[in-house]
Order: sequence, then C-alpha cells, then structure tokens
Amino acid sequence: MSELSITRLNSSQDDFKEQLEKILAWESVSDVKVNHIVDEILAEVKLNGDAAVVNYTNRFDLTSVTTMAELELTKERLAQALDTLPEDQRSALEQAAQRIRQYHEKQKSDSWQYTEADGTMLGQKVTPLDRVGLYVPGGKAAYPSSVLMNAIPAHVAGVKEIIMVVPTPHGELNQLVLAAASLAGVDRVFTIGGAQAVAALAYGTETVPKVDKIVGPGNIFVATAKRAVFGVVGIDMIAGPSEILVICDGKTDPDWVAMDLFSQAEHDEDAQSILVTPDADFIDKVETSIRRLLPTMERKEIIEVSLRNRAALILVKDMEQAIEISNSIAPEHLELSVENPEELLPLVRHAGAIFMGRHTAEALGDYCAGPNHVLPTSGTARFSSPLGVYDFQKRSSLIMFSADGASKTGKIASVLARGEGLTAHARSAEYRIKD
Ligand code: HSO
Ligand code: ZN
Repeated sequence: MSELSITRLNSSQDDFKEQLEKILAWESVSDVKVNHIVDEILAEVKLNGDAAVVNYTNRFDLTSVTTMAELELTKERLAQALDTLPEDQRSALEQAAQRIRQYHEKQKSDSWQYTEADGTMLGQKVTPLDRVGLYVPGGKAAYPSSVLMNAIPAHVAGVKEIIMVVPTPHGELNQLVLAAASLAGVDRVFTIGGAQAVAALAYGTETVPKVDKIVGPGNIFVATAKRAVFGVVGIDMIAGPSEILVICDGKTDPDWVAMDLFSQAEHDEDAQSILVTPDADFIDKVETSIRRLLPTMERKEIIEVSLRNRAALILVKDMEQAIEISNSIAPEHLELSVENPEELLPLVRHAGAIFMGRHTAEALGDYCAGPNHVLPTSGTARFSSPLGVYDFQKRSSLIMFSADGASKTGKIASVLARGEGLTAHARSAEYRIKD
C-alpha cells in the first residue's frame, strides 16, 4: 500500500485550477460499437417482441427459457422473499422503506387553481404517470436500497403500475432485491436486463407492458439504450460515478473522514472522493488514516484505484474558500464536517445532497435517512435535483374563460395573432369578442 499516492492540491498554487480540472475530468464512454449493438437490439425487440427478449436473455444471461412467462416473478414470489429474510435484514429494510416514504410524502405537489374577477379560472392539474419501468442491475451492482429509492417515490406519486426488470445471470435471484420490490410496491417483475429490457419497457411486447418512463441505473448498454429510447418514453438521468466532497474544519476524527471518503470510493474505480480543509495537519492525519485503514477494507482494490486516479486532498485558506471550491465542483454528496454547519449552509449553492455536521455520515443517506440517494452527478447539481415524487408526476395547465374573460383577453390574442400573420388564430379569438 506504500506506493499509493493521493493527489494533494493547495488553493494558493498558481496552477490550482488546472490541477483541479484534471482530477474532475471524467468522460462518460460513448462507444460506437456499443451504440451499434444497442441499436440492433432495440430494433429487434421492437419488431419481434417477446421472442427477441427471450433470445437475448438466453444468450446474455445464460438462461434457457422458451417463453416470456417464465421470466416473470409473481407478487407472491416477492412477498415470499420478504418473509424469508433474516429478521435483522427484514426489519432494517422495513424501517428504511418507512423513513424514505415519510420523506417523499412531503414532496407531493397538489393541483391548484385561481379565479379572476370576471370568472375566468386558471390552474394546474397534477397527474401521476400511468406506468413506470424500474431498471435494477444484476450481479454485484444490484442494490436493494436503490429499489426502495426508485420505487417508493413512484408509489407515493400515485403511479398506477410499477414494472421492475432485473437481469438474473444464470437464473440466480437476489432475495434482498425481491424483498425490497415487495416492500416498495412494485407490481410486476421480469427477470430480464440489458438493452433488451429497456427496449421491452419502451416499446412494449406481447407480455411486457409499454411504460411511460424508465428510471434506474445500469451499465453502458443500459445507459445507451435509455438515451436512445428517450422521447418514446421519459427517462430519469444517466448517472455518472459516485462522488463525495468532505469539507472539514480539521476537528473531526480523521478515521471518520477517511472512511467517508472510502464509502464512495468503494462503489467503483471511477468514483471520486475529495477532502477540502483549511488545516494542513489534518490532511496528513487523514492520509495516515487512509493508509492504515485501506488494507482492512474488503473492496480495497477498487478503493485504491479510485483514490489514486480521482481523489484529492485540498488545502484552502478558509471555510469560505472551501465552499467556493465545492460550489464550482457541484458534488453529488457534500459533507459539512464542522461544528456549526448551519452557518455555512447559506453559502452552499450546488450539491445533490448536503450532509450537515460531523455525525452525518453520507452512508446514512445512501440507505435510510429518508431523502433519495439517486442524485445528480458530474457537476449536474448546478441545474438538476435528486430523484423525487415530482419525477413521477406531470402537470397539465387548466384554462376556463368566462364570456367576459374571453372577450377581454380575446382582444389581446387577436392583435398578437395578426402580428404573427396567423389569421385563423385571430378570428378564432375574435368570434368570442362581444362589443
Ligand atoms: N452512493 C450511491 C448509492 C448507494 N450506496 C447504494 C450504497 N448503496 C449513490 O451515489
Ligand atoms: Zn453509496
């Protein structure tokens, strides 16, 4: 482990900005070959429905089924997975689901309307999506917590039907994932994955119903397929690698900070962990903790690559500068590991989730704090928000004119329509004008 070197930066060095850019640079791979394969799969599923999905599933997931029906799990099967979990896991999953539900209930937005003096009514009607598809990756990237984080907001929004797809290479089922699906209100589960599952959800097959929006993380094939079907259906976001940025005053236990950095680094080799502090000694202390703790980690190989390639320990002048740098990065997760986080909060402008105070480990947010763990990555917190109930609700505008209102407002429309040279618009409005 001695050869592990973690980038150290100092905000007062001349080339600080360039060095920071280097660490932040991450290109989502867009491979021509992958695009080609995905396009072919999408076209094939669109054309041949169930038969194509069955073929691809047998080929990629090494199963041997002949009908789509064999790839569907009943609700009883999901309930059974929940019933047979070890008690501690069942209870933890239930408590997490309850906290996530409670938080998301607050996000529900309601329809509204107002009436003008002449009786004209204007408003907005909020409607949940009819049907949503939830992609859950297979194998080691299958997170039951992500099933809760994606399905619960949809359920709270009032989505009528939630269809989950999860690949099961060699037919192996992940009991925790199924149990989470049962708890979160998933209606139907198909054990299919990859671009063929995205295609089935987007276009519909004889057995898989066509959905209105597809959410959930996946590998490059899934991400490429989601991008390609966007427009036919809605999608959530294309998530990049996990990120954590810890701002610390130097007074938190360095082991806690080191482990918080590890917690995102262990997700994958491209994950990013950054510490920003005005305390030079603290950087040494955290690095010492990292070196001591790393060999004890089960996923040390992944953590080591992630730290070597994408981590940074940044020394700054003061806390204001720390926040300034964090705002310029717009991290997915920001920890304010300080005594009075409320004092810094007004300065924070861009972050997917803000974890306030030394006791607030980001890991709690990943599982059970309540807020969603599907967050904007790669600087997109500058303009986007955590996944939420609002992603499963849509709005329709409401307009109802009284005769007086139509007459008065029609005069405005008429002038503007004639200015645009659109006489049918103008005359349609003018019919309603009373002299
Ligand atoms: N930190 C991940 C979510 C997750 N963590 C799932 C553990 N399980 C999102 O950035
Ligand atoms: Zn995580």
